[in-house]
Amino acid sequence: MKLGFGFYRHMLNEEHYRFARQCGCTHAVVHLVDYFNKGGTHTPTDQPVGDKHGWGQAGNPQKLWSVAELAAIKADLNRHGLEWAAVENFDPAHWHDILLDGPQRAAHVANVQTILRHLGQVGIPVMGYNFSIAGVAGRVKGAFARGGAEAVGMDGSVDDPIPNGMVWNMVYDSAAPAGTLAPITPDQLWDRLERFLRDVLPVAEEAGVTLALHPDDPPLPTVRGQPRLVYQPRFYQRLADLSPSPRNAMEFCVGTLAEMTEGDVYETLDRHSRAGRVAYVHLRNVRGKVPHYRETFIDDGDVDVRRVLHILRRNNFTGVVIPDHAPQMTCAAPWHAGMAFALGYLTAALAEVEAER
Ligand SMILES: [Mn+2]
Repeated sequence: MKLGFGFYRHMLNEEHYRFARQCGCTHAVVHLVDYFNKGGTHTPTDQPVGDKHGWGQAGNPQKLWSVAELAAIKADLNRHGLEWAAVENFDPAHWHDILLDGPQRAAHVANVQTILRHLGQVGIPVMGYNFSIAGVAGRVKGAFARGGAEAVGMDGSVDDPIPNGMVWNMVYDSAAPAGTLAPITPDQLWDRLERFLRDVLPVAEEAGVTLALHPDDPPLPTVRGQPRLVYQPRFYQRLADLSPSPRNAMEFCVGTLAEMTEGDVYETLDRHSRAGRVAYVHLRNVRGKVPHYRETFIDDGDVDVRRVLHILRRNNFTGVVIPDHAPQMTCAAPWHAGMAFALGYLTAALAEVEAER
């Protein structure tokens, strides 16, 4: 098992590479989508609340992540002692009509196939994705964590419909006609996922890249009037049943699983990690279940983090664990302190679990 760091786009620089390495990380999970691009009034840690603005503007639909761009980032990571383990999330600009079953679907399938080939050429083994129309919405922020540390949580669901031109909290068409996205059924959404996998898994296999699905965060049956896929643990089995390919895998988010109202996070993790379907793990802690929960410090919530690591170890999981998010601590560098605390805890817990070999 390896300890990883999740880099947002604006963190792809020497300062953050060194910080991650100093925290004990050997691997990198990289977000190439620039979510937080609204400018001055918006801070990088802001959570989308379900309004018409979301996180911000999607990227350039004509510009896919190139081999040269990926290779340059990889070289930078390697120079700082980090291996590139995964890319996390497609840009809505490149694949919105796969999610929406829109007129550009065929072109967007070709985009994803190209991106997977580029990852394969550069040697990035995993592509994490979130097959979600509404994405994250309705989270609140406050002094929720131990000692009044700032953390995110949820206080009830969000049903405001999604404006046209927006998907997954990003605006891909600012000139879209007024109005909102029509609701679809859960089966329609599962059908879109199944067709997506049928179209891109053969390319993923050829390229040597594993597709890893993040569960729906927050895990509610509907958000903003749109259905969700994996909002209970049992729906991860439905994903696995769509294709037996080992390239059809999971970005297993322990915090999101713990927020679900049914099932058991340990049993679910045990089953899918034993089957080799867990590509990498988001490991954070939480107290409560949707639609009322609070993120907590890693040692302080409902999840027994050591038990999670023991299950992974017993099932010979050799992939990457990253802390996902962490509460921000009261000091001059709130985000850094929160991440360093989570990573310090995980460093010790991983060493303890691995010593039992
Ligand atoms: Mn997560």
